[in-house]
Amino acid sequence: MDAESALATLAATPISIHCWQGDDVGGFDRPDPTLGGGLQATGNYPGKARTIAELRADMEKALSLIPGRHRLNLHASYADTGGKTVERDELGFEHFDSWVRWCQERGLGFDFNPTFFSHPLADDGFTLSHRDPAVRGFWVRHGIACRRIAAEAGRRLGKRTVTNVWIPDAYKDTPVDRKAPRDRLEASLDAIFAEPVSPEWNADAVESKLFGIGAESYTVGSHEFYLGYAASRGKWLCLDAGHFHPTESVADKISAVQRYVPGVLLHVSRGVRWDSDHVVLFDDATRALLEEVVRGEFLGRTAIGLDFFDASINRIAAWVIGTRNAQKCLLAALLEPIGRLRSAEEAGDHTARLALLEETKTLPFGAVWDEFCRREDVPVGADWLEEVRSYERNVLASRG
Ligand code: RNT
Ligand code: ZN
Repeated sequence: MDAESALATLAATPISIHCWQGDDVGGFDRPDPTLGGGLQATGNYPGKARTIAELRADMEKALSLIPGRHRLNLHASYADTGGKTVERDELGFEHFDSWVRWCQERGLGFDFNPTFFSHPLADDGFTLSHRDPAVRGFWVRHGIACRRIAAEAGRRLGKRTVTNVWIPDAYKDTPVDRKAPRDRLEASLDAIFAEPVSPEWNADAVESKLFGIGAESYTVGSHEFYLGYAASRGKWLCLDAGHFHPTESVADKISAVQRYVPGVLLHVSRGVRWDSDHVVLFDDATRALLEEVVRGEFLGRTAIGLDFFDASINRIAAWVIGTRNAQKCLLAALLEPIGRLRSAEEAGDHTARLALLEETKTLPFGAVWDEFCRREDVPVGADWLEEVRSYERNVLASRG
């Protein structure tokens, strides 16, 4: 294994850091956001960002403690409308200009998400598959507006945006018609993607889900639906680690789906019993996920995004812990002595494969990680925690 080349790849691999960890997925486009759609951020840790300025300051603090150069993953509900109410189907690039400038000044890329929740027209749990064509039309127009914004952001930054469509559409209880909502979803997606936007500056992804709170029995955009959709339409597939049965291996899906779709967006997350979006750990599931990306040489067609929201701990610490852990998982995968492991397997020597895999686990990984932090000029070990604590005392405490 080659630690220098692992460090070079790690430094060149951005993580798409989600804005929504900073304010419990609240967004700023509605006065009193109610999340809904099966999403829940639980906890009431003080100091949540209440404005765009606060959210940016908090993210800057987090970014200063995370090694590497990354990307902002923004939801449309974080539009900067200067206090005006702008309906989601009327959003334009001007409402995201300040975010894109903010990214530009900090060398960040930009990823985007239409927001199909936290809105009166999503209150009954259906959006793109709604039986009312007027409601569907509204959300289709929102999707179209978001792709235009995303492509323009990509063009300005000179880095392609990944735009991810996730919708909450689901039934709490058993439906009798599982087909019609999927017919409508397919037609709505086709309508959104009908307008050509530059593939150089925007890539579309679609995200499936298994179930959510109040959405236990049927999800319109299931895994099979979107796998088929992405494969047939040439879209990226988003795999959220919390959106599958708890004993299902998301890692195992990578080498299966990557041969049929142009790219995979990962929502690195951690479900605990349900899609609870706990902070990402340096755990077996996440390590296996990144191992599959590296072993299959899929890094060039994989976007690594985060998707967790924990309101029960310091939100900046949550960002730092989760992002650094995603990077640690990637580094561990890059450091694997894959040549020796492969030779053992190819020789049919399963004894050596097992022996080497287990010996690999106690190689001095931590020293390489510490060196990465040192070179990137961010705190080594848990030293970052004191910086978050002082920010908590000096900034967050005054937010009431
Ligand atoms: C919801 C999906 C989706 C959201 C974000 C906020 O289950 O995971 O990705 O978490 O869009
Ligand atoms: Zn997700």
